[in-house]
Amino acid sequence: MAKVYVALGANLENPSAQLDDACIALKELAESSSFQISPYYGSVPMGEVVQPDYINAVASLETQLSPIELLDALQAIEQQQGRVRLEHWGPRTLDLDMLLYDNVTLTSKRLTLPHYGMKQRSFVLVPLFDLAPELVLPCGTPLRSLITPSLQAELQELDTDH
Ligand code: ROI
Repeated sequence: MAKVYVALGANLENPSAQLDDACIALKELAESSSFQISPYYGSVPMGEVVQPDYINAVASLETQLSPIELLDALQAIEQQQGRVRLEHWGPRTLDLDMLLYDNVTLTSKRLTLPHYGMKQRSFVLVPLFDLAPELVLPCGTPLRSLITPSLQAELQELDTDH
């Protein structure tokens, strides 16, 4: 059984409902009651493209799926939710990024683990820290050492009832 962390992001077509629906689908991939979801955060778009603000969160779950099987399942959920991505680094209805799969490090055409950009993204690090404050990344870096007040200040925690 593997413990995995998945980043959720959306900024089109009722983003918070997109995340709610994604949680329902992710729960079905999770063994027994292992699914957990962080608070939802509002975040300013990273990158040069002018686009609406994002809602971001991180989920954790235990799964029997292999990394590639999990990637297929995540992409199927994105497609089911009518993923629209008009341009690279542009807005999208739902983005599901595999951040960590146990302590696996892997570089292949379809998948890089840990997720290549996670250490630079407040909208990933802060919700991940909510779920797993004691986490140590596969490179040996404690997650705690990457969390700073200014990083936390980049995000706005939203009132949700999940
Ligand atoms: N910016 C934010 N704030 N949140 C995201 O989920 C996100 N996803 C992306 C890019 C376009 C890099 N910017 C983002 O893919």
